[in-house]
Amino acid sequence: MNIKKLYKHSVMGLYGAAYAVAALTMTVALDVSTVAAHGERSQEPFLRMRTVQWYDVKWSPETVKVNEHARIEGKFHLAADWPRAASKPERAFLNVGSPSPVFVRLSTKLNGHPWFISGPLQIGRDYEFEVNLRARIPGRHHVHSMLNVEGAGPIAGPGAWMNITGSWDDFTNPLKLLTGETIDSETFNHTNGLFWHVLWISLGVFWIGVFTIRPMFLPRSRVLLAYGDDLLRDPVDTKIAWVMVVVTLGLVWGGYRYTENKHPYTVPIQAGESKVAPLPVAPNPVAITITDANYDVPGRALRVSMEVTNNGDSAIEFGEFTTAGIRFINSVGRKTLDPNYPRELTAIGLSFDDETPIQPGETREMKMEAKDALWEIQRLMALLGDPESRFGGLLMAWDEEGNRHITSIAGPVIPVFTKL
Ligand SMILES: [Cu+2]
Repeated sequence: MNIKKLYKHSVMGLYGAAYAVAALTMTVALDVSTVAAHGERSQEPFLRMRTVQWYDVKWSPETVKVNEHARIEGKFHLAADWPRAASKPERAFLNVGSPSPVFVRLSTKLNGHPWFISGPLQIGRDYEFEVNLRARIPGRHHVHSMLNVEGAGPIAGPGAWMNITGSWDDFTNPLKLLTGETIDSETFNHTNGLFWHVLWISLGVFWIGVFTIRPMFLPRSRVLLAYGDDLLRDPVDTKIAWVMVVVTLGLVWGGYRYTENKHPYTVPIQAGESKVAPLPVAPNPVAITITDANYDVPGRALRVSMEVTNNGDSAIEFGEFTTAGIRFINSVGRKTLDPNYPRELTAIGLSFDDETPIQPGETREMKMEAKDALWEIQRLMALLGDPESRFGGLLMAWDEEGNRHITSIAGPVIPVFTKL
């Protein structure tokens, strides 16, 4: 490399460094907007589309004061096409996904039954949930329904913005005990909890400290291996150990005695399993077989070919395709769309090649297209990079009487990178 080239490269390097510093400065100085979500879009698409399929989710009210009650309710279907990579919901817990405990949960109900311990759920079936909340920390929070599945992790449902006004200092959470006494769980025995933490941590640190100064772990271990423990046994060690045994056992025994005297009636934290039967299977006259599906990358559209049979005695029309909490609707689905559903999760790009109602007894080859930038915005098309590229979702049809029939559909997707 000659001098001129070296000089040129050095200058380029300096430019590069200057650019990096400038970019960093700009980022630090200008990019002060707060993060508006908490990572739900980075959850793998196969978990969002093919496991828990949420529908009819409602958040109410939109704004509450600290201490006021709010509620999240809705339904979910557990897809029969549950991916092999995720554990089955043999032990699951319905939860709320929020940025820190901005609400406290007063109760959770599944199909009308209290659900406070995790338990088994059945794949292929539907459940109705209701979560009652009490507003705690003021702010504008993105709140999701969520199902924690052992082995698969938290599976987030759709999220909506809920506002809490007022002051956190005013928050109270009064609970009436079985003994008739009322406590505030926000502050109850706070100093007591701190006291026990500090006490046990101090004892632990003291015990480790003793071995750290008389001599440290590695020399001690080498002496022990080479000469046995005779050399290491110091009468002071034995005394300290006896004091620790007496203090520890004394504290445990004394603590139990004191608690039993102060609170003679106690109930252990309930463990076990909540077992709730799924919703009865609704009669569904719509039979759907997926024949082919592809995702048009430049057009941002999922196209699904299917064979639909109407086994009922009333003509049906499709109106909505829901996946990962995103609702693709057409003019039929728009009629029943909840106006309070988050607009950023609603897309009007649902269409069919033949929009006429499917008559009773008719079998029809149909092509569905769900087209919207939301596929990319919500990062659902990351599924094309998965070793198992399959889509899933709920296809909803309405008959002439206005009854809704929901079918969970799934199938492999092939990406199309060029315009067809
Ligand atoms: Cu969120």
